[in-house]
Amino acid sequence: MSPKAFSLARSLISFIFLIFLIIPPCFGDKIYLDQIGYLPQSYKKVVVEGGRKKFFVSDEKGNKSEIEYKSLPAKDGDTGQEVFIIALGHLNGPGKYSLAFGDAKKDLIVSQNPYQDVVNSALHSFYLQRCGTAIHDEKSKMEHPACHLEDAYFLASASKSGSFETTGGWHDAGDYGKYSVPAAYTASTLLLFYSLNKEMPEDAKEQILAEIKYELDWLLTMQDKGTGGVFHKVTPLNFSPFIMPDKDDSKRYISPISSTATADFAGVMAQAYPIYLQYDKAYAKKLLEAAVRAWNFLETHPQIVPAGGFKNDPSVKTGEYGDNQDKDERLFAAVELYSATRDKKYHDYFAKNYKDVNFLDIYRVDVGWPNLVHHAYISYLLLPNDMVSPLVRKNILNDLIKLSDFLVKASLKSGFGVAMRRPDYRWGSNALAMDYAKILIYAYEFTRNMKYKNLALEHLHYVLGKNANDKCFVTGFGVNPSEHIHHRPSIASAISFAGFVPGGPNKNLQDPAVRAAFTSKTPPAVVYLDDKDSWSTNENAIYYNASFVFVAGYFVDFN
Ligand code: 9MR
Ligand code: 9MR
Ligand code: ZN
Repeated sequence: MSPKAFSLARSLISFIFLIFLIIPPCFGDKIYLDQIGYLPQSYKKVVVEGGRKKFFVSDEKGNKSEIEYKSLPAKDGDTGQEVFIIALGHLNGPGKYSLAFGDAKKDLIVSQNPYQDVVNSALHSFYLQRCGTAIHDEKSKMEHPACHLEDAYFLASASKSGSFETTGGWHDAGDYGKYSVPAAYTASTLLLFYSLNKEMPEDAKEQILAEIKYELDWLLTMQDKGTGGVFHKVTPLNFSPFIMPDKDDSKRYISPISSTATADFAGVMAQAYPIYLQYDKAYAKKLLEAAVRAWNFLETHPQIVPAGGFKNDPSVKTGEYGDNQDKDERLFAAVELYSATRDKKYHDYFAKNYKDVNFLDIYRVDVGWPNLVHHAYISYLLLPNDMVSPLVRKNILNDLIKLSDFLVKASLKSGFGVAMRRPDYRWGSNALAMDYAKILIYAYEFTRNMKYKNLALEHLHYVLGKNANDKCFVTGFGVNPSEHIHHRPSIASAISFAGFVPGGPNKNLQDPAVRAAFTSKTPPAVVYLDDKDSWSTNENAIYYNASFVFVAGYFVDFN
């Protein structure tokens, strides 16, 4: 290089350097927020990413204000991002606010009742999951004749033979299987939602109960008439292709009885009993009788059934929903049967056994379908005073508060203000976020301490967009929703049906699509793909939707 060219190059480099000094590059700027909206009386937290900058807010009338933040962004271990939380609690007038941070611009909506539509749509998704009936739905454009009318045949390992009538119920998820454990858990969550929101209009309540009944009716068919035990699942040997459900003619099989399915069944039937009693006495009686028969099975089988916990028959490749611990399910059954019958024997069982399952040890028993302890505890705390042992009540309330305080503490370390930690970004993490919020909502209900309610709301904001993926994790909602979920009817009809919640970030790289896109070094909270082939991050499930309805529904003003 000639001296002249060299000096030219040098000044060019210094010039570029100078430009960057004066105008810092801001292509990394981001604002993450709840894409549906915020309640007027709330903290309205948003998360910003990028260098040290001013943050501008303007309202619809053009009034502008700026916030200069003093602290430097902190590195968030779970997302790998340098982020900062800004609370805009002062924006309490309903309306649309424009936010600007460096290069990033976003609208923040403040509204009196932002979550009503998304809750309605998430509830409607259960109707779209119905099996064994024709769907002609104007709203979503889902159309198909009745499916899976032949359900089903016994596997030899179920120690029975021939066919078995078990039509109806909801398809579990993006596949067309029906599984008793998650079915009962879903119905139980929706019943908790119903019971906590008694101020809902009567027609909305009746519609929800009719939808839950659709699942209970199917669950009732899964009970073995002879023993009272409940068959674990009905699915084909392998997942069916990506076709509409009525086109799926794969032969479907009944798996053996399990004690987890039986106890979940007993619990949800007994939980449903007093609710349906107000509408239909004969039906309620049927539910309670089924619950008692299931409990009798558990009494005659005090150890887990099958030994070691349910495992798929070697010929069956569909979802296992295995669980080597049935004590939490039994506790759930005992509380609900006690509540329904006032029979002391159920209370004795609960009081004798509740300490066996450590509610705080959430990584041993997990929160969600494998662990019904939280439902058991919540239902115990909801019993009238004259039915409880003050000591048991005190102990489990303490546990609930301890766990909630642990979640509050965890949230202080999170760049996105949620209680999620590294191990939590596993299959179904969006539902886990909602289940944490569910626990926090009850902690608030039992103590009236606002810190729990506020943190529950932060988790809702997380699922609706205040997350590192910048995604609104409900199809059809927000400016950047999940669109390509692993849901057979959506794939087969090429319609993105609204109101479905996908599993969300899962660090365990459990499908080929995420394995192609990420590595084990990718920060756990961003291992998410809005891709129809990513069943480990982008499949919907009825229990994800139920937990979402519970939490978002809690923040709806139904009047
Ligand atoms: O489509 C299936 C999805 O519903 C399940 O949750 C998932 C769980 O294992 O499996 C999906 O099916 C895949 C199977 O596991 C492996 N072969 C490819 C299947 C999807 O194309
Ligand atoms: O929700 C289930 C999750 O906890 C498990 O880790 C995962 C793998 O076994 O299975 C999930 O459930 C899927 C089921 O096995 C098949 N139907 C779709 C469910 C949601 O992806
Ligand atoms: Zn079906």
